[in-house]
Amino acid sequence: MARQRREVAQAASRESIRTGSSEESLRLAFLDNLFYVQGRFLEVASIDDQYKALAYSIRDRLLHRWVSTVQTYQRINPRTVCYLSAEYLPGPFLGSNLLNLGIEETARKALAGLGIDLNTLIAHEEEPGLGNGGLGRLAACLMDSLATLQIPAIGYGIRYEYGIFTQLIRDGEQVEITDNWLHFGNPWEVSRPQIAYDVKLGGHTEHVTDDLGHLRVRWVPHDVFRGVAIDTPIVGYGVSTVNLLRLWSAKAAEGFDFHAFNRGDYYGAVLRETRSETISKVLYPNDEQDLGKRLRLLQQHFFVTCSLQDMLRVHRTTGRPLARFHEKFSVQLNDTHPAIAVAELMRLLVDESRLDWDTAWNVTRHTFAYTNHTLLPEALEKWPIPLFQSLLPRHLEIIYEINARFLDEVRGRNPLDEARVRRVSIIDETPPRFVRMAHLACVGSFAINGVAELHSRLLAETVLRDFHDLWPEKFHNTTNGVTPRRFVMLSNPGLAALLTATLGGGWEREPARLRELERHADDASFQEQWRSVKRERKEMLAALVAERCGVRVDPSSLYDVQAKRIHEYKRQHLNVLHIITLYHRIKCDPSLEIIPRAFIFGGKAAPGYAMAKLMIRLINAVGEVVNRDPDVAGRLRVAFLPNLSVKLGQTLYPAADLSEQISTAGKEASGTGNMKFSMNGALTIGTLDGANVEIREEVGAENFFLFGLTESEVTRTLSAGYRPRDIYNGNPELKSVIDLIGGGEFSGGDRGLFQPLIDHLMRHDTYLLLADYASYIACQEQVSETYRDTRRWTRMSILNAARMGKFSSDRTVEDYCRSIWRVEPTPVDFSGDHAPRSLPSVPPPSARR
Ligand code: NBG
Repeated sequence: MARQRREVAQAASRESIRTGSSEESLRLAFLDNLFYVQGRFLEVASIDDQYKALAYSIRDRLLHRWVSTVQTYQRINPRTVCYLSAEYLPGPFLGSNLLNLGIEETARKALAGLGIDLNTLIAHEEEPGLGNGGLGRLAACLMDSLATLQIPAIGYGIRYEYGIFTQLIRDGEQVEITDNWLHFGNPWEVSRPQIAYDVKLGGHTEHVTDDLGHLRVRWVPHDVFRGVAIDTPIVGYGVSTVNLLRLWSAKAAEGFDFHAFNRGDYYGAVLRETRSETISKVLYPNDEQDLGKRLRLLQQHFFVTCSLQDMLRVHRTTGRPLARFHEKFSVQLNDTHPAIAVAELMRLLVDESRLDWDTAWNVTRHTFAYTNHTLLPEALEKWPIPLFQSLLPRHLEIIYEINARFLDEVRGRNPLDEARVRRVSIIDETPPRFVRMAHLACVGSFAINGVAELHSRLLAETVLRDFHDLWPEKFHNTTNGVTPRRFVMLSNPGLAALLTATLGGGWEREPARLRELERHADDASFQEQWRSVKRERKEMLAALVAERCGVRVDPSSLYDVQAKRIHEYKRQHLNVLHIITLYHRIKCDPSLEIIPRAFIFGGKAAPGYAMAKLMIRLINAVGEVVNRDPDVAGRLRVAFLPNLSVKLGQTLYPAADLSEQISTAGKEASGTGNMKFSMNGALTIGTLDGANVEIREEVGAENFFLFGLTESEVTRTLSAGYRPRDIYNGNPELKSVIDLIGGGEFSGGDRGLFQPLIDHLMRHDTYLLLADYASYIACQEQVSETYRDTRRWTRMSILNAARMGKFSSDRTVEDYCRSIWRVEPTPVDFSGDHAPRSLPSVPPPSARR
């Protein structure tokens, strides 16, 4: 006790409790924050109080580095990357901040000294669900790697009050409830009410001649809102760089509408305020048809204008002329959601800063780079002109002007090719006419990239072909990656420890070194350790499945996992056809010897996507029947884990034996879940789609379970007049499987329930399930055969993890830096503990003026 007190006193005299990294400082900081921020003391503190006290203690340490980062950037004025993304899925922060700061073990001991378990606090954190899936998670992985690589960067986005809905499963169906993630407050963010910008909306434009005789356009908006900055520090791994995630929250322009107030309409005035705030109220599901379109366009404009105004403010502080804006900032458009930025930057430069058009256009087209994340035609954004006109009249004028000049260029290069002109135009002339956001992004950007080799090639050959003809030099490929810090170290500490014990530290920054594992792939004792790591994670997942689904899975069975958004192109229903095939075989021969499997699913369906919701029903319905059928005797288990999130993913990836990456070839731009599974030693069963192609190249064809048509075979099959019914008629096993569903086997005799799904498969089968069925089933048989041979399977698992170095998001960011952003690392000058202790000397007022 006395020793402890002495230690604490010593530590406190050495270090500031807000910044120190010793166990004692952390403990003191924790108690201090518990007391002064929460107004609590240990005896009465709830888990949430404890979590927040720790979070604030960690945030202090982040802010300390952040200040140093800002000071360094102010001194050096480096080129800066701005990532514009409508979505971020950062996952819970506590664990990753501790890991990146390198104080996880110290914090664990500091808390243990108070009788508190760090894991409990880490598990307590709710995550910000500010994204739909892969695209938002990629943005978060890139933010982690940008900071880790010491690249000056700001992530701009929207601070939705409600993130992606929380998914419940009731009677086998998805039920959506609101995600009130801010309910208990968010200790990681810092509000910046003084960093706020006006956002104009609607109204009309006036063309006037100014005093100097120049033609000027004035936008007279119908409404003006404010966007307020809310910042979250993002610290790099093992470095002092702290970059910013700056999310905008909508507010009314003035607190009250005094006009309405004076008329006695106090409540009207307050309501107006509420209306403004709806802009950042809720995130929209990405594959929702039509619904809420107006608000989405508004959200896009909202965060884009705030972000650009913020960059212009920062640029002004550098004293450089506006015409050199693009030398300071490289702005990445994450899909077309922020593509309105092309028109908005023109407006800010021309209308508000009075640059001439050509200079402004030169700045704009050297500022932006555009990442495409999908080839699915229904996901390519286009806005009806009447809607666009009513919300953003000035932007529409600017887009028309950009388009006119662009089409002149096209005509100049391809005289007499009006069909081409129509194809590339930013305006789609089909009534009611549309603005094609991808075209706007292409015209206004100096670089265009896809997210995996196959996807980039298909982009250039199909959806963006005309643009590729025009400017082949603009096109790049930047294969996605994921951060090994969160998805190996944090998610799978046992594996991380084994890797470090075998290879030494540093593999997490230099994952190419994982290749050294190859030497151990056949080593029996290493294999034993490898399996025991996996086993431990499988047991944890079994406990979670029991708790959340009431389904018992056996950790020695093969864990076959599919975790991703529910979508027809991702083909969860193909997976289900396999389950039913096995079930049917067992029913025909109950003594059949099969490798026991646990099929585990996770994923949300957009609330308005009926077919996807029906797929969830089917999975659960099949589970209901299979799980309780005594003939199956536990050899098959099916579980649907509700509410897939980053956090849940962190439990799934390490526990999986088999990763299902079975999209129709040509449809999945990249996938990133595929990378997370494989890094954790799961083997992949997959098509030649997205990043699967490159994963297979890296891990070796012999360590990957490949099946299905290739992209060109898919195209050929469809254009040759595909007849799925013929396949059904020609394959008796497939026929029985589909007939079981259609006959009501999984719906209590109700033949109607799954009919829409079956009808679609029999008539259209747009995603070629039936065409790939036989090949998939045969491949799954190989999987089972291989699993029987434990040593072989383990060897393959080790080789998978060993060869995944390419898919670290550090490599992805390095690719972007080199070929697109042209930025260099700027190490932060952080010489330890230099937090303020005494008052700085303030110059006398006269000197300040
Ligand atoms: C998704 C793709 C994935 C890809 C992520 C990240 C959209 C529009 N696209 O295949 O479907 O991995 O983007 O690039 O969400």
